[in-house]
Amino acid sequence: MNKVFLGLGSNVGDRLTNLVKAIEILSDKIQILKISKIYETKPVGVENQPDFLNMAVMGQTDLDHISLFEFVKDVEKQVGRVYRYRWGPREIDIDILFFNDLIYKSQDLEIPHPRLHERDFVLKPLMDLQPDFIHPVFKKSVKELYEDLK
Ligand code: PH2
Ligand code: MG
Ligand code: MG
Repeated sequence: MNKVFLGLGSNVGDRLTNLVKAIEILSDKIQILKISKIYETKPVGVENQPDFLNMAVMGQTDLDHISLFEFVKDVEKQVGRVYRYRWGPREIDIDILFFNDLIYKSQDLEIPHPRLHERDFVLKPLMDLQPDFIHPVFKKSVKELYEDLK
């Protein structure tokens, strides 16, 4: 079994319903073990868009990281994600934050998520799940990364 942390966000449509629907479908292939609180956050990057709801989940799955990535893309599609522009508004975004202690990089997928340590809207939900989880690249805990950011 592989231990995974996923970050979820939504800022288009019924944001809460989108998150709930995503978790429902994710649970077909991922045993969800823990769910963070849900946070309303200001958009980062492209700022003139609606506020997000953000959360994170911890789970275990038999999928390898490539199959998980494909599954996650498919779940985004099922929830109704429409591509607008880079970092733009989205019905749902599901990012793989950690996959065991895997370090992986290809054209379209990087694990751990390359910007997670810069983002309050990711680290705060991760703090609800497992503050002592060690980032395999930085060799720092989620808690240390969160404190570095403040
Ligand atoms: N996602 C982005 C860009 N900016 N800002 C917030 N607050 N929450 C997000 O999930 C988010 C963002 C690209 O994935
Ligand atoms: Mg994202
Ligand atoms: Mg994404």
